[in-house]
Amino acid sequence: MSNLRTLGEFIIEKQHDFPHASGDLSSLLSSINLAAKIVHREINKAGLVDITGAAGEENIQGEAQQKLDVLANDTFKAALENRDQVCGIASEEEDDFVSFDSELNKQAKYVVLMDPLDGSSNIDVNVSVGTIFSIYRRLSPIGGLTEARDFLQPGTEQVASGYVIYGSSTMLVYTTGKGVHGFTYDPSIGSFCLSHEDMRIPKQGFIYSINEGNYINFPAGVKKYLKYCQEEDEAGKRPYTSRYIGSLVSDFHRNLLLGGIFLYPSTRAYPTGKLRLLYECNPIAFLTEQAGGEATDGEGRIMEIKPGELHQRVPFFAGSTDMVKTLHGFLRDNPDQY
Ligand code: AHM
Ligand code: MG
Repeated sequence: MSNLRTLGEFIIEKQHDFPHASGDLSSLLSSINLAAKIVHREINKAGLVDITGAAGEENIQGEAQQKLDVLANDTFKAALENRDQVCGIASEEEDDFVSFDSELNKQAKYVVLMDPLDGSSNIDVNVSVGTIFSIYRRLSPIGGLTEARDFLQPGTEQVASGYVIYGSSTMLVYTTGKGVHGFTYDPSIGSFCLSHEDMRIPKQGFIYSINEGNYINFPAGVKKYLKYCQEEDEAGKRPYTSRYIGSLVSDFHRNLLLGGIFLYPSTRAYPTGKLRLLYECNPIAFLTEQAGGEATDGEGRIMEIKPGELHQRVPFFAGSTDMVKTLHGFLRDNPDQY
């Protein structure tokens, strides 16, 4: 207890990491802090009040929106708009980017891309879900509305990224490019408290996470890598353990703590992969690299991909450096698709 620090205190303490920082980023992060608490509260009521299940609409990607998808999207959007540090957002739940048009918002320098409730199909069965966010400086002139180019920046330009995991406890994990820090929500005092300072992913892990039901439709290199994960080796390090929740934030969070690799390759159903570059892969890739791991699409660094459109999907492999390197070898030696 002697070193108890809340997220708010920690953010202010770290503000000096950024020369000429005006406090805008700190204020932006505190609006995410607030929205996360509200979504935490609502998710914890799931099952008690009528907030689970489908909302009756589809998003632009043809996926049925859950009521909590809509609620989380509205909550984060409102929290970000109200603080005046954000000039626009893009979201998995919005067809196009949204410009905030008040005079104060137009003066703001940041845009936020987010998946407000990732893995939401898991909510009805009480499995952990998450919020993922990614923050950039705008490229369009201050004072006007946001433009597509503000959102279509490569991941290397991220100013900050993070996620909230609504799990057995709720945690917020973020990076501003100076390491990865995790905060656990204490509902009794209503604050996220520093619980995991400077998180590092082990260089070599023993967990692989993939939807193996799609096995026959995986690229040849991924199939070979999976067999490698399942084989015994002389040192007794393999077979690895298979763990897959089907909720990116939860699967990634476990692998970050324990060491492992997360894989969502291209499949016949999703020829360019399922996960979205801008608000799922890039923010997780930034965290992975800041924790000492690697994130790739099988050919190169995720964060160096030049985005073409808002809801673009990419194959995604992220985790412990040695595991990602081994996977790369298999992909290189087995270039066939299916
Ligand atoms: P969503 O954004 O519609 O919730 O989809 C993303 C989720 C990820 O959390 C998870 O990694 C993946 O979809 C699971 O997909 P699958 O069910 O194909 O294994
Ligand atoms: Mg998602």
